[in-house]
Amino acid sequence: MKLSLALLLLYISTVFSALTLVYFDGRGRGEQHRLFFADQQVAYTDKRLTGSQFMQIKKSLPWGHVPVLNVSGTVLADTAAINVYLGRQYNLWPSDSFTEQRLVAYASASEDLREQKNDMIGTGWTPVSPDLQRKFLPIVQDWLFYFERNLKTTGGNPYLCGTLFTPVDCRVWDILDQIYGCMSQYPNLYDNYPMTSAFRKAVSTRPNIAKYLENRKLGISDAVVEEAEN
Ligand SMILES: N[C@@H](CCC(=O)N[C@@H](CS)C(=O)NCC(=O)O)C(=O)O
Repeated sequence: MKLSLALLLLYISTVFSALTLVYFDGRGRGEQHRLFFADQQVAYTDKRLTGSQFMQIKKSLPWGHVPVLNVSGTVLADTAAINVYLGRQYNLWPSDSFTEQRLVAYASASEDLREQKNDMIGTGWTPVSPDLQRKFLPIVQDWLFYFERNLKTTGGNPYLCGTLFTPVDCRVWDILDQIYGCMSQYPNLYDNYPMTSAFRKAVSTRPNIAKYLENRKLGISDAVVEEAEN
């Protein structure tokens, strides 16, 4: 299909909704935004591309990646930047520069962790082989050491910025959740990190997020696991 036709189709599928999240049919980097929209009860179109649909539009995307967020025809790219936009848009972003700096550092550190995870154990969120889990364990534990200390020393309770919930809470929560799903051999993975555990609980028990987690759509990776289990 020619690029212009692919663009036209993307345009048609998104223009009728004021807000469209475009990602794959999986959790990956898109899930953080879905969590935030669920929390804020924001109506949006959850556009889930197949690999070939993605390849048809890749060159048209600002950085050749998804997720992108289409806001009434303006395409916003990059999860970290989308979170800044969402935080400001929904008035859930710190106004103080030092707090903002710390929040952006959490966002960046969580992306570092995600990249290490993706490189080492893949992009999924369901159990990987025990051998891979064993190899990845020290990487997570190392990250958790710094995360825990940052939460402790900067008042990260119950959220990263104290009482202010932000889209970055969804981002950090999500990568910890995906890692937990992969690390089935270590059900107590976070137990020795009280601040981390409290953070995870604070986010997952927000009423709208709890409701979303109960019913969230299966992605390809879950479906494969379910099929294998049945
Ligand atoms: N730093 C970017 C990374 C985006 C990214 O790598 N997205 C992946 C999916 S999670 C992607 O589009 N992969 C396909 C490709 O790059 O061709 C962000 O946070 O948005």
